[in-house]
Amino acid sequence: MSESTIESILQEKRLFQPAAEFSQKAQIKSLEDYQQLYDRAKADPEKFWAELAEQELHWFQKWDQVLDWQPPFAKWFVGGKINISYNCLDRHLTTWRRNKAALIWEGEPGDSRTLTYAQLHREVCQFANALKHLGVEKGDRVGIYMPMIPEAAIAMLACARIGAAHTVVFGGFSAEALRDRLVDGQVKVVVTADGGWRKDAIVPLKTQVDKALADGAAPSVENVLVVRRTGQEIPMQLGGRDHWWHELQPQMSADCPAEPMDSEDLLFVLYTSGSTGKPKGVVHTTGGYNLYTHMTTKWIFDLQDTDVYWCTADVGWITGHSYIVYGPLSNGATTLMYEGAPRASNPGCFWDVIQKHGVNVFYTAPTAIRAFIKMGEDIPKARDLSSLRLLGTVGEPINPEAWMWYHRVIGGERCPIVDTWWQTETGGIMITPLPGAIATKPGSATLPFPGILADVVNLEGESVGTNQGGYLAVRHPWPGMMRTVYGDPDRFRKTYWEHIPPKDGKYIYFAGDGARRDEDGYYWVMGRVDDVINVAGHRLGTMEIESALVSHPAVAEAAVVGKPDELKGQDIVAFVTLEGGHTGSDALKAELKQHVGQEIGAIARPGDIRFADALPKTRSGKIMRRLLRDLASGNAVSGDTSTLEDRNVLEALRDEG
Ligand code: 6R9
Repeated sequence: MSESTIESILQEKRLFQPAAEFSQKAQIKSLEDYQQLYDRAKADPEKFWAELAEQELHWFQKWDQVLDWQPPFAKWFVGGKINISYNCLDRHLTTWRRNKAALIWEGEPGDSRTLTYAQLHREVCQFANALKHLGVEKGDRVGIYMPMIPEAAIAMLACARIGAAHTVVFGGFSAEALRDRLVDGQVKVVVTADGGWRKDAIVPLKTQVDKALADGAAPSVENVLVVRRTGQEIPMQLGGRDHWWHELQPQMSADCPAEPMDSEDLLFVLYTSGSTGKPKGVVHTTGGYNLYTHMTTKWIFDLQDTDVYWCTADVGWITGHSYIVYGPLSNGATTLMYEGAPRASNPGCFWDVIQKHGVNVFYTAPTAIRAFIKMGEDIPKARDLSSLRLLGTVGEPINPEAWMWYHRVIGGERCPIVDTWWQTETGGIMITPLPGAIATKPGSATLPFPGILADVVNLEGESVGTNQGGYLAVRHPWPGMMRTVYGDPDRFRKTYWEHIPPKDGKYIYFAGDGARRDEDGYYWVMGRVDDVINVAGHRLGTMEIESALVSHPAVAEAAVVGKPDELKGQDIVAFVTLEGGHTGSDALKAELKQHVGQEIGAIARPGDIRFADALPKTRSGKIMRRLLRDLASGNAVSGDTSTLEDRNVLEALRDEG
């Protein structure tokens, strides 16, 4: 086994064909249709994207050149003029969609609001004028640090409307994390709220903004706009820096034409946490991103005009940008936004929302699914979920057993599941089933979206063979790709395009994930390359070992990491949470080790198993294995922890360790 690949040890054979009834009504109806699109796009990607851009979007002015590729820097639809807020709003107002629900919102305490396209347009125009009133101009950056309330989407669309770039920061991030991002992005105005509801408590957002701005620590910020959400007392610097949204907004005109933007004008910067050091500001621009999120939403979520579509992500994550706000609205869909999260006091809240609004398409994360499994299937089974027709997952590899549970309990065995692989950097979904066309296998993201020339390669950039593990890569630029790291083009080049050294001027995008492709060409993502464990010369991805653990009836969730071992190089340590009704014991440890040995072989048997109440995760639900690695090796936790969802989880693990 060469140093430059990863070994694959788990193979899953179950296959689920799309139901004929689903396929007949779907946008893409058969494998042949998919294959034709894929082949056409591969033969001439520029022609493929240009035709769709022409058909699907409104342009104030057509482009002169489809793609200007000066590796690794791409420009799409050069010379074209477009506005994504116009495509998400204005163009629907001259159709029957004018009075269709654009946004259905549910607050955590049970309040709710629906905005039609006409109403959303009006709010966005007024808010765009409010930003102008505060001196925001085309090219400026606006920070958005908000709970999941309609004003978050309104603020994003208002920025896009006037050509200011937004940088959304998760409401759960600390004041320090916020400050770093405001400083790096040279943000001029911050939009926030007094607080937001999360798990029955108030997140004090405005107080965090005050802390982030204290002592002139983020000097670029001139004004702060505050939505009144929770109503608790907060200090305001009125007549100066701070302004109430509800005071400013009604004074503003609802007339604010969308600014014709250059295709390549900055749309937003979104920070992803590097494992150590400074977070990277991922840069997305207007035209290509609009097209890519529009097309992926249309074909993957297969939106029908009567659908209620719900993506449970936070807008502070790329998934919220692309698949709560821009993709669905560009398609004229009804998008649902929910402020709450499943919590002890209301473990069935997601299913209540589905029942109440008759949700048809539901898109969530494996971490949420594993939490539901832990809570037990009686909770969803007590609700009417018959409106659902399509399910999706994103954020991590989904363990086949979690996939099966999602399929059976939530999907009632009738809904296709789209397991969508992508990244902040890719802008939109890259590898995924098209639900009417592609048969699914539990745990596989299946096939590349048309126009995406994906591959699994070694570090020399050569394709590896069938069922061999390697690095997930993309061989040709696509419209939704990130353009650069904000203020650091060199980091962009090195991290993504020179990790696999370019040969003969050919650049390959390195995603940082391990993967294999099976005999049907299906992709199986094996986890982050940084998390690979090297046991006696065998390089093992985390996904397969974790899935073997999760397939044991007592296990809800598992994370495996390597710890230094004199003999083997590294030994596997597994952190495991149990399903309700099971308790950890030495006998169970022995049983789990044996179970993994049986499922995938002795090489993958964990040397050590540790039971935990919870695993450390990011706010977007990804297990932070590098923190567990430090704990397992008995080291102090190092690197950036600003994106950690709940610090107590780490403390608890440390105490037990
Ligand atoms: C959209 C998003 C990107 C990383 C990515 C990979 C993991 C996301 C996945 C998946 C396996 C899937 N990931 N979706 N792994 N199967 N369906 O998550 O963006 O927050 O930037 O994370 O998430 O490791 O590289 P981002």
